[in-house]
Amino acid sequence: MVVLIIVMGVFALMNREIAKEAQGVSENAEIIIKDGNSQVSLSFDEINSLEEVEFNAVLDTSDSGPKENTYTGVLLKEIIEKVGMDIEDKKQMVVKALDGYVVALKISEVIDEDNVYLAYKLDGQPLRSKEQGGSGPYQLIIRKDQFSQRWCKFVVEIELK
Ligand SMILES: Nc1nc2c(c(=O)[nH]1)N[C@H]1C(S)=C(S)[C@@H](COP(=O)(O)O)O[C@H]1N2
Ligand SMILES: [Mo]
Repeated sequence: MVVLIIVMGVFALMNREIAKEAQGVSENAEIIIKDGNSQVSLSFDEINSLEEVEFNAVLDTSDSGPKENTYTGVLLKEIIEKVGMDIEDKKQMVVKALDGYVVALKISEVIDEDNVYLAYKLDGQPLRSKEQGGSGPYQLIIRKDQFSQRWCKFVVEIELK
């Protein structure tokens, strides 16, 4: 009995450490932006300092019907502007996720005034990380896509090509 209680105590402590770590990762959630040989990383605070937009978009997956959600985030092109990279002379943008998922966008889509966003909240709540069962801390939202297969979850890197 005593051994069991000690073992349970140790597991509880370990669990608390793991939970803290997961929280830390999403709090410092950084994104890497690449353009040729140059590369910069943006912190959550830097992304949060851009013009925040709240918008609706319809999530439609292969195993659920269309559902209108309210997201909060920033226009993806604002992020590129923020780091001082040039978008006009590029052809495409490649967005990469923690799980290896990769999505390609045409620059014309990214330049659009009200289409491609990097979201960090859903219905006013932070998008949780993959470990926490969420789709964040960042998710690409492409409002004008009828289906959601390019709505890249767990975004970690953006590359201009
Ligand atoms: N990182 C990542 N993003 C992803 C996917 C994925 O497997 N990994 N699946 C896509 C697909 S097919 C859909 S429909 C939407 C929503 O997926 P959900 O079923 O997890 O809601 O996320 C998209 N983004
Ligand atoms: Mo999907």
